[in-house]
Amino acid sequence: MNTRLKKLNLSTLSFGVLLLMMLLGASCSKEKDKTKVYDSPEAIPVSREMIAELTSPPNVPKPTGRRKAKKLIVNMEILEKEGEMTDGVKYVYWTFGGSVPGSFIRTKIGDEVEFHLKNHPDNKLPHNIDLHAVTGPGGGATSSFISPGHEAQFSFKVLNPGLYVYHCATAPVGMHIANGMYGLILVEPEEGLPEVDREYYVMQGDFYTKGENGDRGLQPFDMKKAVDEDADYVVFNGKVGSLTGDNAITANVGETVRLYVGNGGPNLVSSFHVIGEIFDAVRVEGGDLINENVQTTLVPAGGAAIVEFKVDVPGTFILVDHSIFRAFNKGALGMLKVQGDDNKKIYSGKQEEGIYQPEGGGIQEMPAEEGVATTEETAKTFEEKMEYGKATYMQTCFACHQAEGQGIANAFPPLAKSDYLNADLNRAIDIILHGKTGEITVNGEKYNSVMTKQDLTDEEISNVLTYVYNSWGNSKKEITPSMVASRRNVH
Ligand code: HEC
Ligand SMILES: [Cu+2]
Repeated sequence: MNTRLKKLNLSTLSFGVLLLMMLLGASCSKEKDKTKVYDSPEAIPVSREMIAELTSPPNVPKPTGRRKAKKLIVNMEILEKEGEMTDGVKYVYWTFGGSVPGSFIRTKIGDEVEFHLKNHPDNKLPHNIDLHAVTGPGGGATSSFISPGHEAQFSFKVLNPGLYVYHCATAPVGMHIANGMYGLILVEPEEGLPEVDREYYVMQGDFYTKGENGDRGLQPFDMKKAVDEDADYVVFNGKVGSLTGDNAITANVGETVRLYVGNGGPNLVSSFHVIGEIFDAVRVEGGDLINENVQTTLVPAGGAAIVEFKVDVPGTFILVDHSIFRAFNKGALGMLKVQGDDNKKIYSGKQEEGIYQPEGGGIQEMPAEEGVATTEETAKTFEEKMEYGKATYMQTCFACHQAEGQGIANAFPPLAKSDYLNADLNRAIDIILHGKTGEITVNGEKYNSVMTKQDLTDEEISNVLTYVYNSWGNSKKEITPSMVASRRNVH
């Protein structure tokens, strides 16, 4: 199919030449519009400003076409929100723009991007952004670190064309990425990318949950499995089934399709493959190198690729990570549904939808166990206090202090056997009510970070602190709602 590709390039070329002749005819000074005139992308001037169109997967913004470099304003909001990993399995995702992967950003070489990163006030954690398309320390991470309820602004000029990953780089970095904080930013060359009929955004990620694959209820992140690279879910676009059935991407026979494929990781490398198609062209690793006639392309963690192909026959084409157990057992399976007339010369067989989905990527066994209890009711006994307190802990505190209260070195202090906690009960209540900043020493280690104020009722705080004080070798105190109430107005 590479003849088609050459034809494509040829037609854009002749169109370009025609346009150039027209421009030359109009005025000689217009010649400076050609890239070659600039010594480096750095010298490309920006004309006017525009607000960037941001899209959630599988959609991508409109091509930049022949527009000139601009001051491009990107407004990106970070949202921590509960979503569904698969049927009956909930997960708290941390997102750029409300989706996993985060909003797709489309730029043109020479653009001066003015980036506004907003951390929603309801979020619990500070975040930042490292864009691989940025030339500068941390890819923007150091300039964009923000706590909930704040906005950070920084600017950069895009100098290199290609498809780049962006991600959060706040400690513990692996955990922020594992919770979904990644996405793609495209830098188009001066002349734009060749036109195609369909463009889609697909990004792989691996997830680590306390329970096994398919265990129901709200599943907290599991740090140990993440460190061991033992993924429970490997998925496209943040969840099992994001690209299957009614969510499948579509095309018509005869159309050209371009997929912007990214891999957020945090750990696994993707062997990206579309069953029943051959990639006519792959922009290897999202760069300038074009490889033709490719069956499977490797997408590294923190990397990307652009794949292009023409669909010649109708049917359902399955997108997979060809590390195949991930596709059929962990979720890395999507669908491209192609409609149109058969072409018996190319493929004679009967097309059957779903033929490649035997064990069913999304079908998990359903263990009887229910999810964690909620804390709506008032605890009547000590046992109930412990039970409700644990539920609150697993929903609110575990993300930072970890499931066994062990904390994370240099980032979140331990609550297990914490001398700081055990020394002063009122101080502990105050920390939950009002938050805490500034240096503290816990079990001989210094921490200097931010714990945001927790939006919990007196009942919830009394339960969660009772749970913490009566777990992991702490001093076994029982806290009542009225003890919490009496601290509300003390600051
Ligand atoms: C956003 C992450 C985060 C969340 C969520 C969080 N904490 Fe903290 N916590 C911290 C940080 C960071 C510190 C240290 C603050 C400092 O350096 O001044 C801290 C300190 C503490 C301390 C005092 C230090 C110690 O280790 O004894 C206690 C007690 C505590 N947190 C309890 C809780 C409880 C209970 C919850 C849930 C209701 C919770 N925290 C939720 C980040 C968090
Ligand atoms: Cu983050």
